[in-house]
Amino acid sequence: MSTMTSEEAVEVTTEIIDGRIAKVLFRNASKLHALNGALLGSMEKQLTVLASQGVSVVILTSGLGEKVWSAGHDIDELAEDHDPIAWGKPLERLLRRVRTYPGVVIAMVSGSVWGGAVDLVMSCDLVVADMSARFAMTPANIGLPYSTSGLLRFVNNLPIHILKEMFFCARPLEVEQAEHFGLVNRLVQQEDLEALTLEMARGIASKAPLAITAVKEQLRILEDLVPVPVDAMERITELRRVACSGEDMREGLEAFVQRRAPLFRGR
Ligand code: YXS
Repeated sequence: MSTMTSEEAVEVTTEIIDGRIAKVLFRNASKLHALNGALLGSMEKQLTVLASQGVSVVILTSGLGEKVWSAGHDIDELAEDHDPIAWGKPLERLLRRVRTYPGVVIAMVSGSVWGGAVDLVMSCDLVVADMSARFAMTPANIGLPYSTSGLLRFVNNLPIHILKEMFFCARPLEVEQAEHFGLVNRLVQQEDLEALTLEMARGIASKAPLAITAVKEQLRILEDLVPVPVDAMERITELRRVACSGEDMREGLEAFVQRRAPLFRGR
């Protein structure tokens, strides 16, 4: 069975496999599967429907053999919204939906992954990738300070110097490194990607779902259990507010649209 929701030339197609596994295919082909509000909202809705149907395993993918798995948040939408990773925004809502999904979500990755899409991959429970995958965090290219909850996911997934290099240099993490550091569970040749992902999904779908749901939720709570003093949280909020409302953010967005290098002035 497959259902498709399509708005603004984006589409999310869901295919149910063996009754307890679903493959959710998201597409925004003209923008290298960039995540705009419509696409993010459709993905969130699909996951909620699948959870209500008791689907144990969800495979999330933009397709096989893609040059780009996802180009990250749709930058064209950032012109109006200088803090697209704030708690209530579509991207963060989807990340929470994935992390609270009462079953296992597997990211099946073919192609490069950018910005908020890297956080989407890391929010999944398991990551299966082919050799074309790479992971780049580029908010510094547009002047956007990443969110604290997002940085916590990176801290839980990567050694601090590696994640600082990702954020400060916007240099892609190659898939062999990502596998070495445990960001990727399985690294396979492209022709084996779907078969191996399905084999993993079938294995998980044969386990006791209540036990898996309970373990996933416990690990999520334990992973997020980081006490932050009120004063520190308020200082972080102010640092992010200044950066999100600054000239550099506007310059970064304009430079992307005009296909030129940004000239940041630190204000
Ligand atoms: O010129 P046309 O109309 O053909 O459209 C081009 C690009 O403008 C479009 N496109 C995007 N549109 C909106 N948002 C995007 N993120 C985005 N990325 C690409 O897709 C068409 C083909 O792109 P083009 O010509 O650049 O392809 P390419 O093969 O030369 O280069 C592929 C990329 C992915 C290396 C390049 O498109 C790129 O660097 N894209 C931006 C990747 C990025 O920095 N994403 C982070 C977005 S911000 C985000 O995710 C969070 C808010 S945060 O910053 O906090 O992480």
